[in-house]
This record gives sequence, structure tokens and C-alpha cells, in this order.
Amino acid sequence: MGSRSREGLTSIKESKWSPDASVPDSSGPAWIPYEKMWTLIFAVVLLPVLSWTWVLPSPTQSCPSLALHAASSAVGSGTTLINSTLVPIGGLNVSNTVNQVSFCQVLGSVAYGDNETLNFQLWLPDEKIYQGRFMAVGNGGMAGTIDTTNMMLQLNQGFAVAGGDAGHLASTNNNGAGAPNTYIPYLHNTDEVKAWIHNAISLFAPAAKSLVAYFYGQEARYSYYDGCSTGGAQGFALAQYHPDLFDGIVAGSPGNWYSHLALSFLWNGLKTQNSSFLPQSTLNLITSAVLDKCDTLDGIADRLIENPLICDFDIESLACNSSTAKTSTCLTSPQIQAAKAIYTGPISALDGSQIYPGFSYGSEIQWLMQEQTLSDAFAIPILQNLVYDNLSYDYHTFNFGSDVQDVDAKAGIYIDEISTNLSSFQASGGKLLVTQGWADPYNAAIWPIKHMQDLQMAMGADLSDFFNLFMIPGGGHCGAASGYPDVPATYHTVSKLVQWVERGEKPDGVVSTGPPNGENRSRLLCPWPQTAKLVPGGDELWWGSYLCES
Ligand SMILES: [Ca+2]
Repeated sequence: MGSRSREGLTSIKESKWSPDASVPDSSGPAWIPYEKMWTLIFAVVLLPVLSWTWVLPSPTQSCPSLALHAASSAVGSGTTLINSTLVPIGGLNVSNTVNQVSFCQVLGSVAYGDNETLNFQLWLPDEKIYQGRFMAVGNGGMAGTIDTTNMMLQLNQGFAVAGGDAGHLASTNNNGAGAPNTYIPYLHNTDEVKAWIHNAISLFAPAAKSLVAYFYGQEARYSYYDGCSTGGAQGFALAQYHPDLFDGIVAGSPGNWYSHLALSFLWNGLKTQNSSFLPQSTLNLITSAVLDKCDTLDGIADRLIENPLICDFDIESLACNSSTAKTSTCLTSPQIQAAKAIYTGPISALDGSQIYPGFSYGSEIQWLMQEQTLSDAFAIPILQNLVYDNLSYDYHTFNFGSDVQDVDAKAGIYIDEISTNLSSFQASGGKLLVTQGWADPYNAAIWPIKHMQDLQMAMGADLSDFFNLFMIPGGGHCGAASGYPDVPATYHTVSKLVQWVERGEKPDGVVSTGPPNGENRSRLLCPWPQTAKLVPGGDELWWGSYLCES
């Protein structure tokens, strides 16, 4: 739903230890002594040059000829190519990143539903760079635009990359921004609602794959997906509903169980009004107190909590007494109750069951957006447009007991991707790599943990051959969290996914680099429930000094 921070060529240049997607690298969780560094440098710097020589697909079709191919049945009925243009190196700038390879830029559309249209782009890199890998990217928030920012990063790693708009236009949907009492057209069209998350990728991926095969003269060897936020939910949708489309999926900060996620926005907004409001100064106070209490549980005093689940912070310790009541160093009783409500998450008024998880210790510093902003942007629009079809619906009247079934029936069946049976995806050899920031201010960090536990209950205790979750201490929503500027915010997930899919190497650690404050710091992210432990005497600022341990 928010902005994203992604791995790209720049990060490779900035960090001599960071792998990239096109280079199955030698980086991993094992501690690497300095005497072996030259081996690593060889692998990172020279291997890609050598590996480029082993895939030279031919014959390559000319870029303009793709438009003719679109008329053939091979692409799929309903696919229209609008344009295909050769873009020279540096010819396109997206979010201050230019293409470092020449590519064929294809603009197309796919018809679906009852006269609906999904627009997509496909970028086909020069065959000297292309390594037989197709990548589709997902959307953020309410979608309606193509994520060309991520497309550019993936293109520069050598992928043939495609992205779509999820079947509706932001420009005709309040510019992609939900708001109270505002008509959002796509939420009134069942086909478009299903295309938002369920089918956003599957609608264009087959056509894109077909064009890849035609352009390079052979099918892509491997197909990947990378998405975050809503795109993370789209990744789960692929595993659940379209298990044969992709060999590997990265689902970051999954905005999944979207209907109940929206209810958590509503809950938190309602619980923080008037005297219950938590201003930024109070949120700073809470996070600071949490860090004072739990920072060193992981053995390192770095204002970062490796595992917030073992932190036993008590918000009551910040309660005002008679001498502090008028200062900014404490919380009033209504504020204490508000914070507790956010930690707890929405609870059913019928049976006390958890409607959606609550937030974790250390995430408080960005809670301001939970205090009505996200309710306005997602919860209220979904209730007023999709669930109750009434723009005057008063969200204050929502009953967190009896009305949850309305949300499940009118929204959940179209936008939730929460099946605990992913056996088709597993059987097809698919790999699902999930990331989640502990300080994510949008979706509660422990939803992916809870869902992993549900999957284990349904599919067996060890999912690691097809599903791995990487929790990110101090991580935000698809990148940096504002309260943790020294936490590396570029997660080298795609390179790990490539190794997993193509070499069968389970991702036993993911490296993160590039903290917002510019420090040369890297971290080791571990497959849950493992956490990173510092090797005695190791450099705290280097990922290679850590081991993943249970
Ligand atoms: Ca610490």
C-alpha cells in the first residue's frame, strides 16, 4: 500500500556482499571469514559475466513484429498489443532509475469479464542480458496503475518483466485513493473486484509468457513473481488459485485477509479518537520505552528488537500519575486503553475470537496512520462501496460481532487469499518466499506468522521445501520503517528465490542492505521461527557475523 524499497543494481554497487537477482550468488547465512572474501568477490563480480554466455536464445523477433503476433491465437484471445518500441540504454527513467539495458517495451491489454480491460506492459531485455527468466510484478494499495518502478529494477537484473494495472484504472477510481463517502467504481463491479487481487496477475501472465517465447524463440526457463503489500496478497492468490503459473513467488508485507485487515484499520481508528488519540510524541515515548525494556534481549544494544514476541513490555508502566498527568512523559487512562486495543487487534463481540491480529512491540512509532488515516483510505471505502453499497453508511455503527459476516460474504470471498491448502502449488514445485517487517505500520506483523501456523496445521509441520517466512526486525511496509533509519531496507529476496527454484537451495537466510541513513550496515534475515544470533566477537554491522538459530 505504501512506497517500496527494492533491490537494484545500485544496491549491488553499494555493497560488496549483496547478491542480485540475475546472479545466483554465494552469499548466504554462513559466516564468511575475510580470507574467503576474494572467492566471494569473484562470485559476485565475475560469475555474472561468465553466466551471460550460456543463454543465447535465437532467433529473436524484432520488437515491432510483436504487434503482429498478438493477433495469433498463441497469445490468447482478448489480448491486444497497443504498441511495441525498442528503448535504448538510458532511454527510460522511472523513479530516478534508468534502464541499463536496451529493451523492447510492449504495451498491451487483456479483455476480461463483461467487457472489462486489464492493461499491462512487458519489457523484454536485450537477448545478451536475458537469462531465460520471466518475472511478473504486483500492485500496491487499490492498484489501478502498473508498478513500473519495480519493473525497472527487475529489468536491470535481466528479467523479462511484466506488470498490469489489476483490471481497473486509478484515474477513474478517485486516483486510486479510497476516501469516505466517495464512489469507487471498481468496487461495484464483481469482475473488477476479483481482478484486483485474485486474478490481477493471472489475467496477463499467460499472454506475457507467450510473447516472451515468441520474442526470444523459446519459452522462459523459469517464471517468477514479486509483489508487496496488495502485491503480497496477489502472491498468495497465485499460490492458491493459479498454482502452475509461477515457479517462485515473493510475497512481501502481505496485505492478505484483506477484508479483515480493513476491519483492523476500522478498529484502530475507532479506538483512538478524541481523548484516546495517541499523538506522535506519545508514540515516540512508547517505542522508546519498549526499546529500553527489550532491546538487549537479543544480546545487542542497537535500539532494535530481534524478536518482539519475547518482549514483555507493559504499557501500564507509562501510565500517568498525579505528578506526570500534564506532561508528555506518560499516557492517560484512555490512551492506555487505546494502545492496548492496537496491540490486541480487533476482537469479535460475539465470541472473543481474533478478527485480525494486533500490532507488535516496537512498531508504535508509526501508528499515527492507524489512527483513522487507513480507515479512511481502505476500511470505510470498502464498507460503503463493496459491503453495504451505501455511501452514507455510518461506519461508527459497524458491529464487530454480527456484522463481520457481512464483510466475509460481500468482500472476503472476492479479496481474501487465505486457504491453508496450498498443496497444488507445493506439488507443482512452487516456492513461496514471504517477508514481513516487525514494525510494519499497515498490516500487523504477526499475521504471516499466524497464517504459517495455520498452514502447518493443515499441511504438516515442515513447510520449508515450499514456504519460508522471513521476519524483518525494524522493517516497515515493503521497506524502511521511519523509526528505524539504520535498519537495512533492501531485501535480497529475489536472488534467494532464484537459487531456491533453480538450484533447489532452501533460503536459509536473506541478506538485507542499504539502511536509509546511508550507513554501511547489512543484516541477516532468518526463516521463521529462527532468529539471527551474533557470532561471538563478530562485527555487529555485517550480516556475515550472524547465524540463524531457533
Ligand atoms: Ca537489540
